[in-house]
Amino acid sequence: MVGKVEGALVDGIREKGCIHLALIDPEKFSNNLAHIVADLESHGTLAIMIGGSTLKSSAQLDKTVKTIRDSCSLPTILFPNGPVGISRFAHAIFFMSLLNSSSTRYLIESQVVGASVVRRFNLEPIPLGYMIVGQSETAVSKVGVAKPVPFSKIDLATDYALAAQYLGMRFVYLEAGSGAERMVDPRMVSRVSETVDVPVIVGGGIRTPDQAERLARAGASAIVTGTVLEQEGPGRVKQILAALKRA
Ligand code: 1GP
Repeated sequence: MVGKVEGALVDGIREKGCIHLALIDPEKFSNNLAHIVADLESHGTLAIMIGGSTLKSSAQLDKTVKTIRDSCSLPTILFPNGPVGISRFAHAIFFMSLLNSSSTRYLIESQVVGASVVRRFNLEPIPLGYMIVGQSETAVSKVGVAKPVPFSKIDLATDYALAAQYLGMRFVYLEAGSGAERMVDPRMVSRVSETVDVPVIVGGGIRTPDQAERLARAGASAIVTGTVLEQEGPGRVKQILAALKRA
């Protein structure tokens, strides 16, 4: 069943073409978080994702989610690295499987551990197929024991995305890794989004308005930025949002 947060994402995509999601890693953001998220809301970010591949403390996660909820009215969506990434204070969770992991832990085991917790906390699960793309190792590919889909292997990425859709996942995420030197190639985004019917989220290494515009024109339904927000602040995100509007 499609819940409220998922409905808001889908409506946003329908209305705007490509939406912006901000990623807050609780290990990296502490000062100023309240102001940052309030600014993001006024600039037009649609939701806040919260998580990080090395997150270890659920107390730190809870504190971050509470600060965000107290400071803006945007939906909060958990982006978990495992059961530790679940907080009772969020609205929703990307209930995801790392499609190209070679570890059963990231394919299904963590989800089995987390499912009853999601239910108990009354979080809205949003089923998502997550795929790591790139040539070199990143924190997420190392932690997730993933064999990244090379940037040029567009057919392979498309097959993964289609498999995710046929398994019932309602979003596909193409991930180049946080702070990646290179973002996902717009040609890959274009083919994947032409092939699947579900929205395609793209993240990792997006730093400039021009990059965001190219991804939106290629057919991305959502782009995610974390590092640029952390390093340059919401002003940069405002420029990225303007670029998405242009696209
Ligand atoms: C990482 O895709 C996200 O999971 C965001 O990446 O930190 O490079 O923006 P950046």
